Amino acid sequence: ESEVPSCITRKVSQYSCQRKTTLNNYNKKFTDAFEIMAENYEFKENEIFCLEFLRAASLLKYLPFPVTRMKDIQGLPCIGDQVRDVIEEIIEEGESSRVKEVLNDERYKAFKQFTSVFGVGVKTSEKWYRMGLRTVEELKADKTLKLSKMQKAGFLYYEDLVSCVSKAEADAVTLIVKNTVSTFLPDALVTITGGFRRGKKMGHDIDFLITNPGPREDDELLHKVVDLWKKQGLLLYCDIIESTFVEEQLPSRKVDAMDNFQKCFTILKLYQPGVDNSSYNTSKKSDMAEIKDWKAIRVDLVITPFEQYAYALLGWTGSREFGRDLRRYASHERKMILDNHGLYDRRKRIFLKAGSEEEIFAHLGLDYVEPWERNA
Ligand code: TTP
Ligand code: MN
Ligand code: MN
Ligand code: MN
Repeated sequence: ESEVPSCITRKVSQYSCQRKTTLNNYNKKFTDAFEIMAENYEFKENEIFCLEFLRAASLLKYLPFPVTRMKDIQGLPCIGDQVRDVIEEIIEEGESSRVKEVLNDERYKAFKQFTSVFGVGVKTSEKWYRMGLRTVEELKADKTLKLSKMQKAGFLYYEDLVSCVSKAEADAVTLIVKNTVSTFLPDALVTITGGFRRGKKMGHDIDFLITNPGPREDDELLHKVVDLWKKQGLLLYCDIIESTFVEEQLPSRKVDAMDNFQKCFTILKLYQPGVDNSSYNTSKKSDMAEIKDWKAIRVDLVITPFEQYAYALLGWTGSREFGRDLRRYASHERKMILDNHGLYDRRKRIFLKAGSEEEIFAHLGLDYVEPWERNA
């Protein structure tokens, strides 16, 4: 009967930004269950319970051992009553009846399908659910639904977009993005962010940060890039959002702050090197046309001023939970406000400049956490 050393449980911080969380998860059985519970609460717009399960999932992803007894979680933060109940059931029964209930719930199943479509969120799902719709097939068949441009693209490329993006695909898209950007701005810095920067081998999209060192800014860069892709026939969808950043304005204090950078949510056509049309030596031309040699990929491009680059990089690298806890730590423990643009010290009433992520952690009095240790 070995006890979990108290040096592990005693010192665990409630903030994931004070923990190192790699992709090596010893407690997937539990964290998968928590994420289903959290998602169900998200669908019910119960933010408090949703966050409770997400925080518990982050904590168990951090633990360097598999939880097998209730004793293992004694003294740990982020374990509320609901979470404890689910852990107990999984330890005793191997599965949780609460989670099974959610997985069989008609509303959860419908929302899960609806929100898997690009451009469809909880609000739209709610509307469609009330109309009696339940599956993506039913949505596709319903010609009376009024769809946004984004949702139309979501249905058009549905199968490609629900299948995950691989590291190889991310590398291929990185080359395209870097090549295109450098034709317009040779000195521009293009960095992959999001899950792939945290070392993930799979993602639901690919995120890039683009900045131009030096004073020169180019508001037209993003437009030039997408226009070129359009000409090359590579652009399947694009929604450019212009910058709304206001100098001297205090950082946003919202937990899930959207930022004000100029950005673009796109769907790109990535030609698959594996699929070779020419090898199909068929006499019927119409057969050849049916072979699809490309995949639709979601790509996010964000343009940042060079002075804000480190903050943007920290925010866009995620994970979402890690970012939330950084902001919560900044305001609750340091009287500072952090967002993707900067860090404001409320006591000194100044913005703290940073040229690297390391400097931001130092401003916050935190030990540096590498990107691959931010998988909270
Ligand atoms: P995502 O691409 O949504 O998530 P991810 O890359 O971690 O995982 P996935 O494989 O599912 O794509 O967002 C990346 C990070 O960027 C995430 O931590 C939240 C942050 N983010 C912002 O800071 N502002 C935004 O407007 C958006 C959409 C994301
Ligand atoms: Mn991503
Ligand atoms: Mn995501
Ligand atoms: Mn993204």
